[in-house]
Amino acid sequence: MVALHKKIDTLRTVLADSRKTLILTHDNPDPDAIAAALGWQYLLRSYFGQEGTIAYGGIVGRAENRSMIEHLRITMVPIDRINFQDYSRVALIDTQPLTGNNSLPDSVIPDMVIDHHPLRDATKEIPFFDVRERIGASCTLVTSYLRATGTPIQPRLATALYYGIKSDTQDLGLNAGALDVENYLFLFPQVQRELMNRILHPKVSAEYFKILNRAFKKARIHGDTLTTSMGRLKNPDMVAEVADMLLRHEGVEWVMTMGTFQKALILSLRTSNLQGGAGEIAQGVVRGIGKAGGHGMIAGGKVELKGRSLQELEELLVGRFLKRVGTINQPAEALV
Ligand SMILES: [Mn+2]
Repeated sequence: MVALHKKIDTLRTVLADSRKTLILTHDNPDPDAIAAALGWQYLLRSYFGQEGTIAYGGIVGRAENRSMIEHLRITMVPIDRINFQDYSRVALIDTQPLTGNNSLPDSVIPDMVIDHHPLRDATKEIPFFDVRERIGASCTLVTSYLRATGTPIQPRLATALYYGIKSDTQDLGLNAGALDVENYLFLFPQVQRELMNRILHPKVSAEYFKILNRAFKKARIHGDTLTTSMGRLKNPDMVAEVADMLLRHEGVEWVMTMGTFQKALILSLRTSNLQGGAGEIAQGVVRGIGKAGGHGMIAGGKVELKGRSLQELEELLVGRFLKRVGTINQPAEALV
């Protein structure tokens, strides 16, 4: 276990005289962000005797994530219902300042940052931050803080944190380090396994299959690279979900999926190449027109439409992507 005494001392200083903390996840939060925020709320309450409200931008779209919130009875508030005056501290969880994937106004500087994406310069200015790129899930970090402070982790919280680590690391198979394994095993005896099973297998709407159909029909393969777009979405998480699904194609090593949600184009990049580089490629794809970030094998980005033609924008992004992965000169083939 990493020694956290110094970090906890810093946290105590940061929280001195605080009334209430706003705990903000990234937009369209995934299980890791949701559970890590829940764990942080417990830490503040149990160890520091302070209240915290969990807030998020975007929507909770993916059926598994909605079922997690419902089954584990997690209370989260959309950020547009938050009055920042009500909070004396802000914690960013599973995201960092100025990344473009959270809805914290630029004028609000957070006091705490917990994340496992590459460290941003803006984060270094924050009074308390713990950002470790070698860790597979923010839940792993939060579990370490709960353990180091002796905060009791009851079954509901253990189930949430376990699911966060499980989903961000694909059952410890992706981006997982020794601490992820240690905390996953630490949490496991407390996990409500039947509840976990119900969370993992939710029902989905007819719309879900229509979007899959659209994504399959529009998919083009250039060599080992697959790209597709699924048009207007009510659930932006579909972009990532379909990217994961299409990466299973045996001939494919790189995938980029796109969809529009509200007034922005959302994109997801995936690679099965262990050398990674997805984060840098995503940043290259949206350079000058949007924001992107990610880990070695997983990345995402966003481009505001701002009156641009969607078709032209998609063509531009696909062209940039194919150029970067080196398959621009390969002939296009349809997936189905
Ligand atoms: Mn995460």
